[in-house]
Amino acid sequence: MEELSFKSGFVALTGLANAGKSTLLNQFSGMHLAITSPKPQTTRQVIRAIIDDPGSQIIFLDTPGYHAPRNRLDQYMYRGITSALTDADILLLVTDASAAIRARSSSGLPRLEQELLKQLARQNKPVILVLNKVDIAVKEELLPIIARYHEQYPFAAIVPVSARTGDGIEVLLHEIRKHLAAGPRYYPVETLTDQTERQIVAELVREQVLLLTHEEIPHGVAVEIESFTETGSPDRKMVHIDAAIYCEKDSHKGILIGKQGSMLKNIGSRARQQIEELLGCPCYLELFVKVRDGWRNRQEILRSLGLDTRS
Ligand SMILES: Nc1nc2c(ncn2[C@@H]2O[C@H](COP(=O)(O)OP(=O)(O)OP(=O)(O)O)[C@@H](O)[C@H]2O)c(=O)[nH]1
Ligand SMILES: [Mg+2]
Repeated sequence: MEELSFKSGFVALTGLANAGKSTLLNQFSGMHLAITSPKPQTTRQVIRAIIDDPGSQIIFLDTPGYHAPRNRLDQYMYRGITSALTDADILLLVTDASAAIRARSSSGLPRLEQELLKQLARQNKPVILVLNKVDIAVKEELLPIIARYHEQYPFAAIVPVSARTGDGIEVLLHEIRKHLAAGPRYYPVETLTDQTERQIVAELVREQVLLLTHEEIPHGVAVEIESFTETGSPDRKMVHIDAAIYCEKDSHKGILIGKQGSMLKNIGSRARQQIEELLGCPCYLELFVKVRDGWRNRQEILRSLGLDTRS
């Protein structure tokens, strides 16, 4: 009987780069599953976070920021967005309310967001607008923003939240739950994500590159785990990880290594702390920087990184 009343559904988090989608995914899951940064196009792959309770299971799909593809990597990211729209039962349009207030344009939404909204509308699924970053927005200024979006589309709900502080998250979950249909528990209880430890570790290294480097460097960086060795079985006592940081130019390699290796050391020690928290044991992390000219357009490299549509 219990199975009959069980509800489940897939919920896609979509929006422009930097809106706070990955921060929101992490807030839902209570874990640092998706990396976040102030740099646009932080997320490259669709990441699932599963939240489960006795009566329902929600699978959140974090997606890359919506943008026009300029290279093969972008095309992969774009495909990730469109396939998440198809897979999802409920769509969230996440927007940075503080940026909307700062823009002070009284007419309409940013062009790219308008384009995305058209794609969401074509799905014929409930679309919930999430006005994010209210912790840095003046409350009174939210009303005209809400009115502006309300004019554009019949959203199933409009929910102001702060993905950073968690403010409004319960209200948002309540709105999402209204649209869940009867369905199976897709993932076993206690499954948190579809990502492997290796994938999360590679992302945690890339996150530090995003946070510590600037201009075009972070966009041209990818991380590959070359070896991941556990010692002390049956209970894992220590993990030894070799990771390669790919970049596009010799000059970028120089910056990533830094004066007497200082930048690489900084990236490594910060990433190691995050990795140890994730794995729950000490970690020895060795980083190598390698130049891979134009890798964002090279299919064989993208495939080895799991970033090719045909991989
Ligand atoms: N103040 C504030 N900052 C936030 C909030 N949510 C996200 N941020 C910040 O906004 C920046 C972008 O957040 P992300 O979660 O990486 O944004 P995203 O939408 O996943 O970005 P892409 O992956 O590039 O598409 C980060 O610096 C976050 O810390 C929020 O509610 N309040
Ligand atoms: Mg993201």
